[in-house]
Amino acid sequence: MLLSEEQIRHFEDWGYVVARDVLGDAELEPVRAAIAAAVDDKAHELHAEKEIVDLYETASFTRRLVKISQETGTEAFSWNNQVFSRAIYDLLMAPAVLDVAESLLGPELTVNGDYWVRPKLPGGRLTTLPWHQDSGYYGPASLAVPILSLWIPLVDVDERNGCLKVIPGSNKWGLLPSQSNGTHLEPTEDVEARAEPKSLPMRTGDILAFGQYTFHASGENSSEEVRWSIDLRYSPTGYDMEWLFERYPGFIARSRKNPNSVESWEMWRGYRQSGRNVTDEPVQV
Ligand SMILES: O=C(O)CCC(=O)C(=O)O
Repeated sequence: MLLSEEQIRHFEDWGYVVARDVLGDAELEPVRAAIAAAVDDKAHELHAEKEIVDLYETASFTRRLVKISQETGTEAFSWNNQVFSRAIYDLLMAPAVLDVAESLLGPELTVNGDYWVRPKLPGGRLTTLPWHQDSGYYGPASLAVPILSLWIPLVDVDERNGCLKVIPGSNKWGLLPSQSNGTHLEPTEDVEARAEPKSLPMRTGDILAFGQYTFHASGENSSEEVRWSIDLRYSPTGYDMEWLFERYPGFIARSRKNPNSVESWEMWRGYRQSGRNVTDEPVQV
């Protein structure tokens, strides 16, 4: 279902909108299964390397990586390649997800290949993100392209486990200067002095949409479970995306003008396997 005019106006005025209760288990369970398989692979790899003595096979979706990380003493960053799968393609192509993207970008939609699964661990530093604008990470080439993020929680989120926060209205500020703190980008000025931030508690099934200029951040996870989420990105078809696609190939996901141009899972998988340089370096936004 397309967003209402009121929701679209909220996005245009404030730089974000939360669409409630849009997705169900049919869309989310296959993604959770793909993540669980990636965690299982990781556990077996670490076990073979004698980094862990227990595979923690009976631990739940939200606890297994906590136990593994406690034993190795290491943190997880964000995952792209590790979870590349048909399940991710199906979520990117889910009509309910594409309807949100179409409402905000129009009906000609290209998926940007830089989706990220975020294993935000209890107390994790790497996945506690300071205020940033996605175009700060993308760089100047991104300024010519509308880029929409759809942030999807895979567990219920609130301030306790590090839900997303936004600065409403920051979408109208343009790109502000930022600098690296060694791990992440940070704005060079105190952006909270410009406008009041807003925390966005969400339930599974909700989708948060925001644009590339909207300041967003996520706090520390002070629960005992992983705050799993996935963020997807879309642009209107027809823009030069080579600066991104050479690392994270995307594909045409929806087209009213030319429905035959929509690209299949096999095609996307081919783009990823054709020698383009997909990495998991921390260029994520
Ligand atoms: O999931 C998070 O904590 C941060 C997400 C983010 O910064 C993004 O989706 O651009």
